[in-house]
Amino acid sequence: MYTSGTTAKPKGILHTTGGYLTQVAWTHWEVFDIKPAQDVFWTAADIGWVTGHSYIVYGPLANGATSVMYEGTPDTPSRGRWWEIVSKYKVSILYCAPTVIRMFMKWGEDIPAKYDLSTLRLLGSVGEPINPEAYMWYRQNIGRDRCPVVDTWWQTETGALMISPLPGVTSGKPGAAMQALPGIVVDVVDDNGQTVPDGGGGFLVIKEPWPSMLRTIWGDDERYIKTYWSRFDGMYFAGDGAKKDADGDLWLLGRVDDVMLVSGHNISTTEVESALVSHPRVAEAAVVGANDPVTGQAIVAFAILRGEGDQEDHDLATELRNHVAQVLGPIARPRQILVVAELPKTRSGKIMRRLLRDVAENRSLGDVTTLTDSAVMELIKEQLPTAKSDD
Ligand code: 7RM
Repeated sequence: MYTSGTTAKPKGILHTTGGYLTQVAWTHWEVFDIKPAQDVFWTAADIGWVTGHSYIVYGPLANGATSVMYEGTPDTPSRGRWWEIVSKYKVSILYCAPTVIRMFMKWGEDIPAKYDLSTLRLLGSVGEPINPEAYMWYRQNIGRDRCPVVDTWWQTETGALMISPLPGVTSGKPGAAMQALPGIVVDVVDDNGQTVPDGGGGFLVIKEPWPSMLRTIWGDDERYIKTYWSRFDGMYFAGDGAKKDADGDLWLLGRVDDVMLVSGHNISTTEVESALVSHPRVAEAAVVGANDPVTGQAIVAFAILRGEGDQEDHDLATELRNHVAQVLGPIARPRQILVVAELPKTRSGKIMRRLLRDVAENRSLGDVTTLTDSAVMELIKEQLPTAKSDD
C-alpha cells in the first residue's frame, strides 16, 4: 500500500497476512467495541487509503461485523447524505477524518439536526490531529453528547491502530489521542533518543515490535532502514511530533518535516492551525514555514473562511494574526494570512503542506500526483495577490 506522500515521494509499504490481520481484527474489536450481532459499523473513508483496507474491509470481515461501504461525495445529492445513510442503515459506529468534520461544521449544524442519528453509540476520528473545536462539534452535533469519541493514531506503516482512548475505559480529552493500546509501547523522545518527562514534547517512537508492523518499503530495503530505523537506535521512528501532557497523555503534533523554526523556536503547524480554526470566522487552515531573511522561517497561513468570505478583508487578516498571537504567544503570529477557497489534499484528507510551501516560497510545484484535485493549486496561485501582511 502506498503512503499518501504528503512530505516526500510515496513509499510502497509492505504488509503480510498473519500479523496484519491479527492486529486489525483485535483493534477493530477493542477500540470500536464491536458487537457483531448488533452493530452497523461505518468507516466513511476512501477504500484505497489504509483506513479503508483495515477498517472497511479486513477488520469488519475478520470479526463478522456489518460494514457499510459508501463510494461518493458527502454533498450529493444533498449535504445531508451521510446522515441519511446513518438513519437509513441504523449505523451505530461512525469512523471518519477531521477534515470532513470541519467541512460539516462549515455547512452548519442545522443539516445533521434534521436526521435521526439515535442509533449512533460511538464515534471515531483518524488521519490527522483533531482540533478541539472539531472534536466538540462532532461530539455534540453528531454524537448528541451521548457517544464517546475515540481519536485514533496510526499509520500505513503500523497497519492498525496504535494509540487511542478505549471507549468506556478512558476519559477522553478533546484533541488528545491519549495512550498506546495494550501491548503497544510508544514514547516521546528528544533529539538524543531520551524519554521526555510529562509536560515535554519531541519525537514519537515505538519501542517494541507490534503484530502488524511493516516489513519493508517495496523494492527499497535501504530506504526502509534509513527512514524508520536509523534516526534512533533500536526504536521505530514514526516521523510525527508529539507532546506528553501533565498526566502523561499524548497529543500528536503532525509530521516533524512540517515543524517550523521561527527565530529559534520550534512551532508545530498543527498548533497554529488549531488556533486559527478556534476563531469563529475560520473553517479550515493550513500553515507552513516559509524562508524568511529575518526569522529563518516565517509562518504563512492559508485559511478557508466560514460562510461568505470577503477575500479582500484586510482587517480580518489582522484580526486572525492577532488571534493566533493571543492563543499561542507573539512568536506564533503568522507573517501572512492567505484566504483561499480550497486546500490541496490527498484522497485521505491530508493537507499537502509541501505544495503550499512551494507556493509560499515562489517555487515551481513538486510532485502533485497524490492530490485529489490537481486544479486546486492553480486556484491558490491565482488567488495569491490577495496575500495579506501587515509588514
Ligand atoms: C491512518 C493514517 C499517517 C499519518 C501519521 C500522522 C497522521 C493519523 C492521526 C494522525 C494525529 C491522529 N495512515 N495521523 N492519525 N495525527 N492524530 N489520530 O492516517 O499513513 O495515511 O498517515 O497521519 O501524521 O503519521 S497514513
